[in-house]
Amino acid sequence: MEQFERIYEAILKGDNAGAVDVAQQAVRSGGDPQELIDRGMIPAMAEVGRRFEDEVYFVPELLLSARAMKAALALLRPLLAESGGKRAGSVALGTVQGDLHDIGKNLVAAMLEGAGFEVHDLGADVSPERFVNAVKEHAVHLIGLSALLTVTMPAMKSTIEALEEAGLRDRVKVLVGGAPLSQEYANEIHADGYADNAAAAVRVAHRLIGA
Ligand code: B1M
Repeated sequence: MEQFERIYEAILKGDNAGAVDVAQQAVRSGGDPQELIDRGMIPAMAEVGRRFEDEVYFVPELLLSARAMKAALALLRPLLAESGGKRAGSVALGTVQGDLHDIGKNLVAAMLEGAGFEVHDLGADVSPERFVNAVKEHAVHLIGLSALLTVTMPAMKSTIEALEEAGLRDRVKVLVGGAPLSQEYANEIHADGYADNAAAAVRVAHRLIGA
């Protein structure tokens, strides 16, 4: 079985040790981390989501798969970051208030780091005030907002409004992403850009800040 099939199976089963083992082997053998993520890990999480919708999996299975995904991603993240060159710009990134999903956001952070951006990862469940403070403290060029729940999408709008109220909206570009989003929604809340995956996030970030 190829490495990406093995990591797919391990994440699907929530087998933390198995997923870490495949990721370690990939790191040692100089395998392509991006291929492992794109062909093994992301499809596994998509299947986990399908099983959750079909009520084959429940929250405990979701948690175990997410734990395996995060552990493997933590090992691969330095390899993704290694490809970076000079600083392309400074980004503050977080999952919006009320939303605990951080795997996609972590992947976006790793890809941005890999492309040479300085990334201030604010974590998950980040309030509009914390995004505002990050702009003040770190002189960032770009704010990245992630949301995975339809009920937390409005927190993106609140964050953009908080930037406006703080008089900071002209100083930063806002990039939004996450599975339930669309370009239409990004336009509606006056975000500057939308990306539907981590590689696209890097392209849009470059375009938005002219790097
Ligand atoms: Co939850 N969850 N979850 N979950 N979960 C989803 C999102 C869901 C679609 C599952 C389903 O029903 N099929 C559903 C949302 C339905 C909806 O709102 N439309 C759902 C639900 C309902 C819930 C709970 C409410 C369940 C409950 O408690 N009853 C609960 C909410 C908790 C909360 O946040 N307050 C919940 C909890 C959880 C866990 C904690 C158990 C766990 C998260 C663990 C973690 O992240 N640390 C979890 C998981 C794992 C999932 C699924 C299965 C997988 C998400 C994931 O990691 N995908 C998910 C189903 C699914 O997505 N198919 C689901 C892999 C990741 C690489 O993809 O995050 O889409 P993604 O990121 C992509 C792109 O979206 C994009 O690039 C990434 C890489 O290509 N992207 C950006 C993301 N952010 C970006 C930002 C950008 C640009 C691109 O710019 C800044």
